[in-house]
Amino acid sequence: IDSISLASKFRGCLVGCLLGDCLGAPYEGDYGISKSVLQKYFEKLEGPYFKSPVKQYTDDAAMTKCLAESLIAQEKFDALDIAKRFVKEYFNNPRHGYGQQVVDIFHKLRAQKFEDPFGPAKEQFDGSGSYGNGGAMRVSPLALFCYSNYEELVNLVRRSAELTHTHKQGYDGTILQAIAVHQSLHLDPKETLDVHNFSTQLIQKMSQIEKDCEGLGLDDPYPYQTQLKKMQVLLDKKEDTHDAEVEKTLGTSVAALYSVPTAIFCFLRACTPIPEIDTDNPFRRTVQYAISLGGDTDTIASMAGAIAGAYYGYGIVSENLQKHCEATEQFIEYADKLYKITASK
Ligand code: F2R
Ligand code: MG
Ligand code: MG
Ligand code: MG
Repeated sequence: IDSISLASKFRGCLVGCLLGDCLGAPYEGDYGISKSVLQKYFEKLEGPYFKSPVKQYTDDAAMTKCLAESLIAQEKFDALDIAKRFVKEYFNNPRHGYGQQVVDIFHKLRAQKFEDPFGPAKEQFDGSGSYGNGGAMRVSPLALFCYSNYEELVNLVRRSAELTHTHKQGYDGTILQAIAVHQSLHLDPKETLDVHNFSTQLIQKMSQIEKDCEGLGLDDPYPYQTQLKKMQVLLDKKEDTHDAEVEKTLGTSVAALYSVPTAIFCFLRACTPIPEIDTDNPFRRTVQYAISLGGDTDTIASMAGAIAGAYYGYGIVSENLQKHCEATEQFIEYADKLYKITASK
């Protein structure tokens, strides 16, 4: 991959993340979304006439922004700085549709003056920690930052998640999302995507990540590998996969375990046509399909958009769709700055 197309992949990733959040947010929590209504929604947004107002982003992009800005300012992973940015961003804009419990952390961090940035997250859910997808939804900038160092990626991603998500499913889901972006960045979109190989590699990597739960007597010590294997079965069925089956098998909830594999599935499924999603553009197809599944639409579309954008690159993202998103320019700037930092490492 030459340097020009890698820069484009960085942009594609962050713009994809933003676009999925902005376009998916109006449907968050909806079920049984009509495919034809969604088709018209995308056609209007992509069409030649600007349909105001722009779509506002939510907590997904707000927290992604904090991570990007911290990495750019510090040129390293600085947990304390990230925590401070999360809190500042939240109190500036508390109505961005944050998870119900995560906001307790921001209050506690502010009250304890950031003495222990990792402390409050450990107290969530009576000490079991959050298994929500909030770590995964914001992880893209870190996946870009660690483009050339997989070991560093896994370690830093886990720590970034642990500022809010200390449940193993919460941070492992974050690692999985980051690994999916990482794989996409390293692939050449001019070659046909080997869907089976992409998912097999994810399973192999998650077998290392989930190793530490062996012998603990859990019902399933390898929940992400289990979900990814179910995902492979669905992918093999292609045209015969029904949305209800995807929703039931992979899930569309705010739990990382039932949304990160779903987002990866959307990207992999959408590299070929999908019934009732009328577009030749596989990036748009990914995002439109993710939203069509319902549930946590903004987050699943954002995660799928980041993976797809990292694979296809910025050039595939329709300009008109970008114009309909708040903060597109800002996200492009983050991508370019992260690219500069990464390329100079
Ligand atoms: N919160 C939402 N959407 C609903 C409200 C938005 C609505 N559109 C509006 O207009 O207001 N979306 C955002 O939240 C998700 C990310 O959540 P995050 O950051 O992981 O937060 P939290 O609070 O830690 O977890 C979310 C929920 O998961 C359940 N949960 C997590 N761990 C649990 C545990 N150990 N035991 C039991 N339940 C657990 C809880 O219900 C949490 O509230 C994204 O969708 C983002 O877009
Ligand atoms: Mg709604
Ligand atoms: Mg959101
Ligand atoms: Mg959401």
